[in-house]
Amino acid sequence: MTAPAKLIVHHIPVCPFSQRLEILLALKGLRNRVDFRVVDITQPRAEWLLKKTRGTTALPILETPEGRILKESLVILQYLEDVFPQPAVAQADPYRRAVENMMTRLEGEFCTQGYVFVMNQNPERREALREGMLKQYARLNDFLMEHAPDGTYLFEDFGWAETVFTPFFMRFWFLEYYEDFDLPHEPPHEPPYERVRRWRDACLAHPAAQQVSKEEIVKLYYDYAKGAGNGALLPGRQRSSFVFEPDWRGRPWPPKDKYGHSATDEELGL
Ligand SMILES: N[C@@H](CCC(=O)N[C@@H](CS)C(=O)NCC(=O)O)C(=O)O
Repeated sequence: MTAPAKLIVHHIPVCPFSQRLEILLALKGLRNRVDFRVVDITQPRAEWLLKKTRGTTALPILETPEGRILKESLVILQYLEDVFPQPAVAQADPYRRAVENMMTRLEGEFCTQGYVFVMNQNPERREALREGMLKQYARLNDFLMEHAPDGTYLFEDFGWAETVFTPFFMRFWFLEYYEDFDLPHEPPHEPPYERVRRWRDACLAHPAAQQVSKEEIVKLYYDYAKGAGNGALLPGRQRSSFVFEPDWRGRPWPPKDKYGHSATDEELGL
């Protein structure tokens, strides 16, 4: 199959779903084959974009040179793998591919649990949400113990499953910062987390996955930690923590106490 001339991805720069596509292309050394165009999540979607998506607002979307639109990061990921088959990121062997597909199917609940946790505003629910998050990690740990007990990644190298999960390991820096959440270190833990920790830490450090930093995530996702997702404005605020200007690098680190304090635009350097 020949690759189309130039593909366009419309995306929100810090979006984890879009980072999946960037990681896949980085692994292939083909980042320049796709034109990433930035959409500001704090503004209503432009008419031209809504026309392309037939009214849906979720990003990323991929636009082919013929103007056809693909939605859903996992669908787009597979499309990129198919049009740029070399070097392959997905496993070629049918059994191995099925195993990585099974792992991919765990991403939805993992992601939802982390976002529900960070957006929670009720201190009484914290412990239950922490336990729910640990259950998700335990499930990944168990999967890795079944299919790859001794290695680092699911297979020999950082591949498909790592491309799917790493953006969420990175977003969940917001749980570390705002919820003091991390995998327990002291033995004994029941169930254990050593295997998934090894996997997560290697994923976080991989050179193909460095599109965002902890500082950027913590600063941009402040509003999520206060219960406002997708660029929505919190009461008393004029600006979302997701705005492009002022740039996050020049802003102070937000207050960690999400339950006891609501920072103003000024405190956040907005
Ligand atoms: N299931 C979709 C989820 C995409 C998604 O939720 N993207 C977020 C940005 S991280 C978004 O566009 N939110 C704004 C909206 O849905 O209007 C995928 O995998 O692509």
